[in-house]
Amino acid sequence: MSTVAAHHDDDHHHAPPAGMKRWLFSTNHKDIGTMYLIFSLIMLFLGGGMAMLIRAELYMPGLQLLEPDLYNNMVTNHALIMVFGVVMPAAAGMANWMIPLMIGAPDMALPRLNNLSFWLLPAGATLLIMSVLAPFFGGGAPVNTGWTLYPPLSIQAGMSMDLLIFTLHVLGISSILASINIITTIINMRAPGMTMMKMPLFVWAWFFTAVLLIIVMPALAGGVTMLLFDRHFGTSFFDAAGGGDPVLFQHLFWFFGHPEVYVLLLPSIGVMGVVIPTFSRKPLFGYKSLVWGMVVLTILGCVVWAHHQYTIGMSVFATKYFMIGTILISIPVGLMIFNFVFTMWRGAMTFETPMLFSIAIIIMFSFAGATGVMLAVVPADLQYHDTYFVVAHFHYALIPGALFGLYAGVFYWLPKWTGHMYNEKLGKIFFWWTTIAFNVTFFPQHFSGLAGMPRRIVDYGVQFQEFNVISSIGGFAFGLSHLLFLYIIIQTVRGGKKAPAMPWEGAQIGTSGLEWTVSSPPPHHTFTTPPTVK
Ligand code: CU1
Repeated sequence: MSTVAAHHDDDHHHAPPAGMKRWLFSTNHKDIGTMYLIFSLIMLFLGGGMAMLIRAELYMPGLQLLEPDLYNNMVTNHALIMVFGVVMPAAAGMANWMIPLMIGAPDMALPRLNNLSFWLLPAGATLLIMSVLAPFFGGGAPVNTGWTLYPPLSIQAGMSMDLLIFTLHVLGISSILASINIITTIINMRAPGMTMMKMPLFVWAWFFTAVLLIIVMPALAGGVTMLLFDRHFGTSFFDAAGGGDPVLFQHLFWFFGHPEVYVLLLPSIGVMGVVIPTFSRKPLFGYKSLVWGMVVLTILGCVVWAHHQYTIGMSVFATKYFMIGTILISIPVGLMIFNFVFTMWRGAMTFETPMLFSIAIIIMFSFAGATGVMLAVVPADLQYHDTYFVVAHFHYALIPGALFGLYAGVFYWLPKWTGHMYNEKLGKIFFWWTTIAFNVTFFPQHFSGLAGMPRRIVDYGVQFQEFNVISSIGGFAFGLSHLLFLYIIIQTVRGGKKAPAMPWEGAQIGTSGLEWTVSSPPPHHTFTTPPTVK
């Protein structure tokens, strides 16, 4: 055997696994990131399909396309899938792909744990789908509680509830492991010179996301485990007949649930912190204040949970505390909006798809902030509680605040991930189509809510019909726009213009792509007057 052949054999021995093994056994942050992103894309169509069923049922009063229990189950699983199956995995996919690259690390700190974090997701999704299907195979009634899983309804539900509890256990373990990995990577794996206060905002955003997940996920896991014990092992944590208190579950759930909203929002804020400077051709304005704003957001986010529970009969002192705490959150959020607007101020802006999404987020998320303050005010909330106004509010918060931020990230980084440029014209069509359809869907829900239409209801009074017809038409258009999204992604993966090393080269000035995301004040060698764009 010649030396060359021996060398070849040796190389082969150390070659990474190919085919299915490459993905199953992957410890590579890019491959795992890709799997997270593909998983969330699949779940987007599953959760979106459920939303289509919901909007079909609500198209007109008196329709009975779905059994009421099945309808409520769609409401429950639409939410769980979008939160745990779409937004969190997509954000985790971006974290996997980008954090090591942004901080100059060779990979995540704990690559095998990274593999486990991902592969728990399909396991959790399988349990969730079993939970949906069980009632069709004699498994009792579907889960009809909504994603909040409040007892006593959740104690009475059939075996689908047990499967859902196990789903949350598995997905919760996945989130905690991924968070440990991300925090460890950020603290230990930064390249020399990459101090914490030089990290791109996306890295900081994910740092706080991971911290939040580790703080709050155990409360959800504990809550649903206590629920499991109440259901099967004779305890009465939440059962008033046995001396328990169903409101305790609400506290446990929302101690998780409110910070979870920031888990969904922060990665997208991080994406905007990278996208907006690039297409404004200016360094990020107020980098340090953005980082400290996230610190405040993280802390305040953990102490305002009971604003979801004003109707339980809290003391006046408690409602005042939760109201004031909640309204205070406008300060760090307002600061972020201010900093992003000032990053754009007098910049040489261009409006590629990621930038269009970022600007739309600022406008629509601010609107959600305004309705959020309305909901935070106790006497007002007592009127809006459990109406479609709440549904409208959180869809304005989460579709722009979480989903559109991720779309901005997808379009911004697709060239890096695939090596190809996406079709900008189609990207812009997707942006306008999805943004207009989103507003047509959810804007009328403010009005039906203010007029008193309850949420989580399979049928409704005729006075709400017009709002719901508009909402459903918008909803179908919104759903349909995602076929274009899928088409753009497939087209980009399969080919298209080759992406240069710095995909947004035309948007960069100087030699470093990171230049636009580092510390404030900007390094002295950057321009003082905005450059013009060819
Ligand atoms: Cu909240």
